[in-house]
Amino acid sequence: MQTKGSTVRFTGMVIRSRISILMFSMFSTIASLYVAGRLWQDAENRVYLAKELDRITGQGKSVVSVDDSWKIIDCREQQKKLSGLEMELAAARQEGFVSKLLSEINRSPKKKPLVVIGILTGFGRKSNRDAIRKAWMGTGKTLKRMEEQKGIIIRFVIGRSSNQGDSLDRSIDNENKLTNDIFILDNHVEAPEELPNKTKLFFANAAENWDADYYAKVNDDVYLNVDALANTLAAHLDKPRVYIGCMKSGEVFSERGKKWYEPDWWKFGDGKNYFRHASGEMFVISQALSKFILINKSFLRTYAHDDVSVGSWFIGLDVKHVDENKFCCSSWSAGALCSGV
Ligand SMILES: *[C@@H]1O[C@H](CO)[C@@H](O)[C@H](O)[C@H]1NC(C)=O
Ligand SMILES: CC(=O)N[C@H]1CO[C@H](CO)[C@@H](O)[C@@H]1O
Repeated sequence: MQTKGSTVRFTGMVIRSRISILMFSMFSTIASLYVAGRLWQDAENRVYLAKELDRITGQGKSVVSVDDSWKIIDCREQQKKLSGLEMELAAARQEGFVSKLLSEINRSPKKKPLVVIGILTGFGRKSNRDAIRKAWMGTGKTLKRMEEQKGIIIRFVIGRSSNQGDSLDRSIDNENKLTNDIFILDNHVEAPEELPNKTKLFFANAAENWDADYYAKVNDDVYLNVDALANTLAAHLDKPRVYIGCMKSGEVFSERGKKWYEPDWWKFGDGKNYFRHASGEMFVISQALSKFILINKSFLRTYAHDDVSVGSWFIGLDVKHVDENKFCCSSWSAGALCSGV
């Protein structure tokens, strides 16, 4: 009896555990069906989204973020323009225009300008501009001769007033009518905190406007020895992507409200200093870098200073950094080709 009873109990336990195993496996089957269903649905959604984005962008690859799809749209716009130009070029070649044009260019004594020097200036700085015109820039025929004979183009660079067309804008227009030496950035609004954007726009617009070997940025309180600059630059013509300046790495200010406060201070590591970059009073970049800025300007972010911003664009590129002592304008170093006032 005892054994029988235990057998019954045992059988009962076996049956109960069989039932629970059965229930468990039923439950897990349902659960896995549910999970699989969800995964499938999820995958379906993803495929759908990817297809939708592909349809919108017309791109073969699937797209991950809105940001990326914007980039693709932008690239395709550029591509479209480029292929349009290529077609026009091919058509022009067929009609014999291009070879004529090219031979004209070859015959012309005009060479590619060596450098475009942009002197960043502002409203209410006319006395600075006049001092520079007198000291080293020249006016009228002197300025023209510098362009034609030495390939050195010099312009003041200024944006527009926040009240477009007001007396500030008009006074610049009037000054430019007399001097013809101001490069106006029509889609830039002048403000001290916008200097990094202004520097970016100067390089982009200058690259679009002039086909030169180099582009220089100079502040409007710097005196420059133009011939010495031209000689220094000629020595670097063999390097395609070159960034020349008085290299420094200043302190990063992380306290809000301080003068040179850097909202992105945490990106610059624990050293409390920026990476090495050319000091902003005067520096030079080669044409390939100006074109890079022109093409990529909408993706190039700026930091608190214009010189740090420019340095940040090049720290990740295959660029030759040239630390040139002669470009240290503020230190009055011996042999400097510039000096701050
Ligand atoms: C600079 O330009 C960017 C992009 O156009 C804009 O978002 C930003 O507000 C501008 N100003 C500063 C100080 O970054
Ligand atoms: C995203 C983008 O437009 N990148 C361009 C940046 O500039 C180089 C040329 O210097 C282009 O090749 C890239 O496509």
